[in-house]
Amino acid sequence: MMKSALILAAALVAAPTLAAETLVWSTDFETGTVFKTVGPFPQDTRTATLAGGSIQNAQSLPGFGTKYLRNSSTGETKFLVTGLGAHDSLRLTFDLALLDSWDRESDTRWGPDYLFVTVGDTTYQWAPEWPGTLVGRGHYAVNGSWQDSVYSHEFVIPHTGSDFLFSIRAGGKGFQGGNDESWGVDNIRLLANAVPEPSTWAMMIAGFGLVGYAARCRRAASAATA
Ligand SMILES: [Ca+2]
Ligand SMILES: [Ca+2]
Ligand SMILES: [Ca+2]
Repeated sequence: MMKSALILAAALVAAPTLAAETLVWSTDFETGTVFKTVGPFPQDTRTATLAGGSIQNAQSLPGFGTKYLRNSSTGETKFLVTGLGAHDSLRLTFDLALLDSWDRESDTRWGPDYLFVTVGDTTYQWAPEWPGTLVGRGHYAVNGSWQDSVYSHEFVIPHTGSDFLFSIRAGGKGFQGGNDESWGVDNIRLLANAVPEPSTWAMMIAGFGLVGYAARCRRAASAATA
């Protein structure tokens, strides 16, 4: 009885190490594709609605390689992953380019320009300057008259549902779009902290129990022959 309890305790202590952060989706747009299937869930599907966005030449945007996804309209670019297997958190990282002359809330003539970013169930409304870690600022792309900024982002969110939405759209009363203000995204990575399915748990605990039972039998047998 004591040994069974110890074996079960050992199984529970071992459990967290079984959870593993695994890549679900990554793209750098270099091959002109939005999604690359890498697992770990065999049933997951990925849908992209670009809504005015397109894969374009990255020019000299830092860290963007040769291609990225740019949207100069107010269309909402959506990346939807469905059918995720058992997991308890997600990590999303991406780089975002603020291109050309985004106008502030205080600018009543040309602003305000906003960026709306949805990560799972939360939508953020950002005015320039955007948050994130500044990767660089310079005359990188599109309209050479204005500076562009690149920010890297990381979101780690508790998440157990089967569907995950990442979307970006521009808006605000002053958003002009085109070559006046637009946004770009690149280097998207979604990782899931995968956890065993309940049926796997049952099998695992039963497995630990059997190992304990076999150990007890061996000890009993060696005691009998001593
Ligand atoms: Ca790229
Ligand atoms: Ca502007
Ligand atoms: Ca504007």
